[in-house]
Amino acid sequence: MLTTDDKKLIEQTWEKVVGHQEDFGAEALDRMFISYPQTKTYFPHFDLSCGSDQIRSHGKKVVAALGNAVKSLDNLSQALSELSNLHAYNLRVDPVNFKLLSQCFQVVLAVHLGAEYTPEVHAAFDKFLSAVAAVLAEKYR
Ligand code: HNI
Repeated sequence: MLTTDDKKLIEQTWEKVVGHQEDFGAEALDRMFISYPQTKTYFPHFDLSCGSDQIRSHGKKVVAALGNAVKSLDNLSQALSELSNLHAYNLRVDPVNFKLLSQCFQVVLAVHLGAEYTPEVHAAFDKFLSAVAAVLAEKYR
């Protein structure tokens, strides 16, 4: 459950992400593919070399979707409903992978925001990304 303070921190921090969506998204994906190579199995049709055009364009889409979620912090289920269908019914991504991508995205935030990625912001993002992952996985059963 996101508190009012969590929501404020997420919204404020997101202002620093906007403008770097493609870079941050691509770096998160690169980190996920390198640290957790099993995640590559979902992308057999992609050029998975670091920073490839496909990784950049996909990273941009993923971060844009997170940006939409940030605008709907009180209604994540509705905001992510279509993506939830896509991941559960079409892509059939094992939900454990959402956690892996969330961790990688947090590393990207920490690296780029530095001191601004305070423990409080870290905790708020951890909750937010867990909530997003829960919504993306909620159609699996
Ligand atoms: Ni995910 C497509 C968002 C986690 C595998 N994914 C998308 C799209 C968005 C998206 C947006 C593009 C939809 C479209 O084109 O209509 N994905 C997200 C978000 C998360 C996430 C917000 C978690 C934070 N996806 C994951 C994970 C995996 C994953 C963890 C697998 C490891 N996603 C995919 C695949 C596609 C995809 C595969 C289709 C890619 C393509 O273009 O063929």
